[in-house]
Amino acid sequence: MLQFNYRTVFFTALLLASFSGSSAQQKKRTPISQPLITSIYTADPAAHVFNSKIYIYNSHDIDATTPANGDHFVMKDFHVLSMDSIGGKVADNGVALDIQDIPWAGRQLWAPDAAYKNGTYYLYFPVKDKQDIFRIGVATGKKPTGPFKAEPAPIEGSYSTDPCIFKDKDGSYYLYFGGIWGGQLHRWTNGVYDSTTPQRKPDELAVLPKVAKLNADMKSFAAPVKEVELIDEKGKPFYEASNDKRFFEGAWMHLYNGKYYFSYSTGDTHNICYAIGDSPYGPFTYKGIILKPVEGWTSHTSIVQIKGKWWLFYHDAQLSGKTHLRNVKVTELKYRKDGSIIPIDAYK
Ligand code: FUB
Repeated sequence: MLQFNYRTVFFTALLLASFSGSSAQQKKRTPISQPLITSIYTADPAAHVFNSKIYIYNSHDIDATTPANGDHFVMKDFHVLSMDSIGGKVADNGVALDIQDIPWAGRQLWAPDAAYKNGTYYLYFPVKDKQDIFRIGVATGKKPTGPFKAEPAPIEGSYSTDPCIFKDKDGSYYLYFGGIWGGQLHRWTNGVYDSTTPQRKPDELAVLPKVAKLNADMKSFAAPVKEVELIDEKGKPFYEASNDKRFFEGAWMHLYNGKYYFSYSTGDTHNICYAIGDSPYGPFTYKGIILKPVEGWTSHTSIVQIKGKWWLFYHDAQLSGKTHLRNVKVTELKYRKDGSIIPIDAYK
């Protein structure tokens, strides 16, 4: 008998998505923006402004022969994209870091992020180690486009995927991270990995993203990893059943009017949501959807202020119609007077 569990649902959803690209309804609609670059496939954009120029740190998607079960995201290097202004020419700056140059890496170089401090650029990246467990590494370089040199070992105490590096008002840095299912976050309990841990059932509390403050060296955790507390409008924690609102992957943090906006993907329901708090540690209260589901299975965004306007960097699968061959895009993001975000539909 076929056992019904989340794994079955996930694999089936991925298979269907990889065949169809997305729902027929989305396919017929017109995208509100076009891929920033078409010469390579790119995803998971983490955008930053360094020295008045825009840099996008993204996954570099490549084709795979592995089945569409999460293992087909087989990325092997990073290319940093750059542009002088939104709408301007986008440059692909070539290979910034190759998996072969990460001494501890096994496979699957997933969504990165980057920061600048005191003359050095720091690239944070998840990759499976040689035991096939996702860890987060850091590499440094003198230019925002790389090349970056990886540290010999992953950040001690780090695990899972989707690092987001955030600079707080006082200049200290925090690393948010975590991704469920393929990103293995649900397999970790109190810092211990167990590959046999099942996905949570609908009546269990939802898995929470993680955060750790960084030391001044930007390469190590200054404090034990904490859970990022996400609560609903009534102050209650999310259960797994609330999969249209609970965290799945793709954390991003930004400040708006002094408040901390924690945004993330809900994964299997494909929303990008946000929650607001008063400190980098939260708690963060759920506020709503930023981006409705895009073409493809995954959704992963960053939010950046550039020359007085706010921008949402995101991806979809417009170029290929395949879940694992994505393309990054950008569109303007607007707030209401009360600080809430006006939800975006990426298709007209
Ligand atoms: O790119 C691989 C994974 O897909 C990322 O880690 C997730 O955020 C999702 O976009």
